[in-house]
Order: sequence, then C-alpha cells, then structure tokens
Amino acid sequence: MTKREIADILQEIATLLELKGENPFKIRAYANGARALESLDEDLDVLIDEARLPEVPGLGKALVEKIETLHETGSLEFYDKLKDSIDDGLVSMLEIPGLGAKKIKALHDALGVATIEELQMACEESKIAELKGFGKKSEEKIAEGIRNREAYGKRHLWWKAREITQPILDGLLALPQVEMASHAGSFRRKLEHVGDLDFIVGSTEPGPIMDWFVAQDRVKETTAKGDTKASVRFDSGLQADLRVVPPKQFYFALHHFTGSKDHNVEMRQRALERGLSLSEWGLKPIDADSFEEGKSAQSETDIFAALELSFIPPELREGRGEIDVAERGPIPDLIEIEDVKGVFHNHTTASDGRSSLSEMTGAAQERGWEYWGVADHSKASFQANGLDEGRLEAQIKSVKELNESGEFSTYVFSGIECDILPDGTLDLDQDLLMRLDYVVTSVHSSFSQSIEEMTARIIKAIEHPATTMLGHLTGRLLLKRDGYEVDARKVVDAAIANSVVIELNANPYRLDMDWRLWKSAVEKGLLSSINPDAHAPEHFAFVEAGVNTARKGWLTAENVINTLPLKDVKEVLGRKRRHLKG
Ligand code: DGT
Ligand code: CA
Ligand code: CA
Ligand code: ZN
Repeated sequence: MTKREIADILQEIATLLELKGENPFKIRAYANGARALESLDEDLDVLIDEARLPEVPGLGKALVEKIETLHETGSLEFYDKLKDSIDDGLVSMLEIPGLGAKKIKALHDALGVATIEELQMACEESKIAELKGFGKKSEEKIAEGIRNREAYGKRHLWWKAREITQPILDGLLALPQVEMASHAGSFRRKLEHVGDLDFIVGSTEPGPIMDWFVAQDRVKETTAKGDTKASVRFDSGLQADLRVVPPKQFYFALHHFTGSKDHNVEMRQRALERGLSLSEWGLKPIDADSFEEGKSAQSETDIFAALELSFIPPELREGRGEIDVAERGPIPDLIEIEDVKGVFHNHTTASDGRSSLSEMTGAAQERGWEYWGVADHSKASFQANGLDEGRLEAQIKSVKELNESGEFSTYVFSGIECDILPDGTLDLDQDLLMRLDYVVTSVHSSFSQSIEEMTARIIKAIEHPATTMLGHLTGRLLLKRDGYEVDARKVVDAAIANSVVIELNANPYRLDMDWRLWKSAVEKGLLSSINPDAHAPEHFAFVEAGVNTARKGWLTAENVINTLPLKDVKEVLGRKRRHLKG
C-alpha cells in the first residue's frame, strides 16, 4: 500500500473510533498519524527498510506497527474488526453534509437512530430540534442533507465517468463489425455530472457488438438487451446505453442522442420551418413517405448545414442561444487545453498540499507550462495549516531562490490563497500581500451568512487593492454540498470594475464559477483563470475539466488569463500593482 492509501485508512480509523465514542487522545493519535504520513517528504519504502519510521514526529509505537503491516500486507485486522463493530447505517450517515462522527454518535445515543431512514423520521418528528446541542436549524440542515444525498446519488461526476468511457469506446472501435462509434449524451456535452452514458455505433451487423457490450468485465448487471439496444450497469451504479444503427443513420443518431433535449427541440422546430423533419433516423421532407428520400450526412456538420447553421460543438448544445449564434456565422473558437500556458492557485506541503515547491515545479515543467503559481492557504485556514506572515515571507524567499537557481525552465509565481474573513477583510497584512506576484482570495468559513452579507463580504475582498483573483465563487462541492448563497451578478460586476479575475476552479468537484454564468460575464469584460487548485502534481490534470467547463461557458483563449505567455502574464499581474503604487 502507498503512503496515501495508508494515510486514508488511518484517517478512517480516527473517524470510526469517533463514531464509537472512543477516547479523544486515541482518536487524535490516528488523525495526527494520517497527517504526519501525508506530509512525509521521504519515501515510505526507504523509511521502513531503514527502520526509521519511529523517528517520524507524530507516529507512536502502535501506529508504526500498523503502518508497517498495512504497507506490507495491504490489510489490518484491527481495522477490519473496527469496521465490523459499527452499524453500516451510522457509517453511511457520514455522507450527509454537515454531519460528523461526533454528532452522529450523539444522535445515536440520544435517539437510538441507526439508519438514514430513522434519522429522516426523527427530523420529521422534530426530535432533533429538541436535542441539546442541535436545535431547529441543525435539524433543517440534516433534513436537507438527506434530501440532497438522494438526489445526488443518482448522478455521477463527469471526471469519474471519463475513466470508464474511454476504454468502452476503444473496445467498440476495435470490433471488426463497428464502422463508426462515439459516446453521446451529457458526457459528450461535457456536463459536470452525468445521469448515464450513451454510446452510438454505426454497423450493419449489430449482434456481436451487443454481445461484446454486455459481456464486458466491468458490467455488473445487464438491465436491457435487444437486437440493437442494450443497457448495462457498472459497479459504481453508473449505467450505459448502447444503440447500434445502420451507418448511413449514424450522424443523425449521434446528433440526436448527444442532445440536449432543449437543443433537439429547437433543431426539430427549425427543420419544420423549412418543411423538413429531423429525427434520429434522418432528415427528410415532411411530405415524403420513405426515409430513402432523406438527405444523407457524412458528418454532424452536414446536418447543421442542411438547416443553414454553422457547426455547433457538443459542449454548447444546451438550448441556450447557440442556434441563433450559429445562424449568424461561425461559432467562436473555444479555448482548448493546448492554449493553457500555466496555472495559478496550487498548494504545496507548506499548507495542505502533498508535494513540495520543487516537486510541483518539476511537474509543471513536465506539462510544458511556462509558469505556475503557488497559492497556499493563509493562517485563518488553520485546519489546512495556513501560512502566517513569517512562513509566507520564507516561502517568497524560497520561490525567488528557486527561480534564480535555473533548476527548472518553468517560472514560479509567488502567491497566496488568502482567506476572506467573515467581515470581508483579508487574513494577511496589506503590505505583505502587495509584495506577492498575485493574490487569490477565497471564502473558507461562515458559509451560513445571508446572501446579502456574503455578497458584501466578497465584494469587499474584490475591492481590496491586493486582490488579483477571486477563488471558487460559491464553495460548492458537486454532488456533495451546495455552495453558500451569493449574488453572482453583483460579484461579477464588482470584479470587472476592480480589474479582478474570477477563477474557474477546475477541481472536478467544484467547476466553480458555474458554466452557465460565464458567457454573459465575459461579454461584459470579465477575465477568467482556469485554476486546478492542485494539492498534488497529478491534480494539474484537472485543467482538462476546467477547459471543458470553460468551453461550455463559451470562453475563448482571449477570455482566460493563463493562456497568456509568461512575459504577458508578468505584465498583466504587475500592471495592477504598479498602478496602485504609482
Ligand atoms: P443525463 O444522462 O441525464 O446526464 O443526460 P443526457 O442528455 O445524456 O440524457 P439521456 O441519456 O436521457 O438521453 C440522451 C440524449 O437523447 C438526450 O440528450 C437527448 C436525446 N433524448 C432522449 N430523450 C429525448 C426526448 O424525449 N426528446 C428529445 N428531443 N430528445 C431526447
Ligand atoms: Ca446520458
Ligand atoms: Ca441514456
Ligand atoms: Zn480554497
């Protein structure tokens, strides 16, 4: 087992012990152990080989033994027994936003609730409102959390669905009977989360294709199988639909099943206005009896052209005005991943990241980026080991030295992800913030403020002279928790007025600011920055999810600051600071 996997298990043990109401010192020992392991710079193999694990601060004797066992065997009896000793119902309550182990234990002790259903009942009977330490507000929050969990359970993050989509597509394309194949549906439209996957295949011999599809190793259950249509379910609960159509219908079916429904309705309407009927089978004159008389299509472009439209990329097919734009001329060139020249908003081991400044720089260089920026947390985010003034000073120095060393061709910008305190002031001294290359300001606390308070709080931070960009606008975690309430339109206007960038946080769980808000915002003059919010080198890959969302928001490279080459980025970042000093 890797360092990371072991740390996750130690953290889970801490949570399970808390669910049981065990001794707080014991709980803390496991939580600290998980942290110590995560922030370990050295290789775990080496430490264990040289018997130096006991020297790591934060690891007691009992923990060292458990880590060694996990590392060697991949399992731990103590952990298995612990899991068995706790009701599954209590463990699943941990998925409810806002409910930690301590509260679950308290609810279990006071009310005897052991399943989510019983907890829901207790909410309905207002039993939680009367409990000491809970009250009406927390009862409402728990009830809402349960409702969200149900609604969210039905969808799957695009980023996770992607892991399964590509191998299926590759598998289909490798079959000799398959002439053409594509994914479709919301996955192809790059929606942040998908209900199910859709695959379209063009072939004259569907039988073997259907057989292969339902016989895949990863299929847990076949929910439907006909001559040309099948549906399967995978372990994660995600389902996939396959449709095999004759090759000459392929592009019509692909367009139809890519959707969205709203886009299809408008396309069909447009066809009708021209005396045509558009469907998954083809495009034909309304009064013709047979599809043989329909138009053929060698690509989706042909279908759009037949309706006097330029090609509309799948990401934009949401029935939000794309057809009007395509009628007037070509769709703007949307941003592509190759346009990204570097990234801001990333963390290192100085706060809650998993890799050092130089490891992250090496990873940025491997991606061919001209620059990347470090933006660790500030001190108010103590749970993330945020930097105080002294540690930030030291980091500024390390960044300077790294840049001057010439060790990497990728340039490092010195920044911070500075907490926006509940009153809208920033967590660090203005003079120090002004010395950084850039400042990302973010909300990490007091999420329950009213929409008025939250909006005023964020706008105050935007008006701060040191602020370069605003981090994750709403703080949402997709399929996990809603964001805090904030008036996005007012925030966007304030950002434009103060030359502040709003980030498109590319973490697949965030994708915040939402794609639905970008088009009108950039039309008014807002600049975006696609930020992976990386806590490890592999998180740089999140930029792909950010670019998807940017494309759904109609962003071109010109709208995104981190498509600029190094020289121009330095100019833009410096401009605001010089202007204010001068
Ligand atoms: P999802 O799976 O909920 O994330 O969303 P989609 O868009 O993938 O929806 P899905 O899988 O139900 O169907 C795929 C596409 O097929 C959908 O985007 C448009 C088309 N489609 C399905 N049902 C209808 C319908 O009743 N009317 C129209 N116009 N199109 C439909
Ligand atoms: Ca779908
Ligand atoms: Ca479907
Ligand atoms: Zn943050």
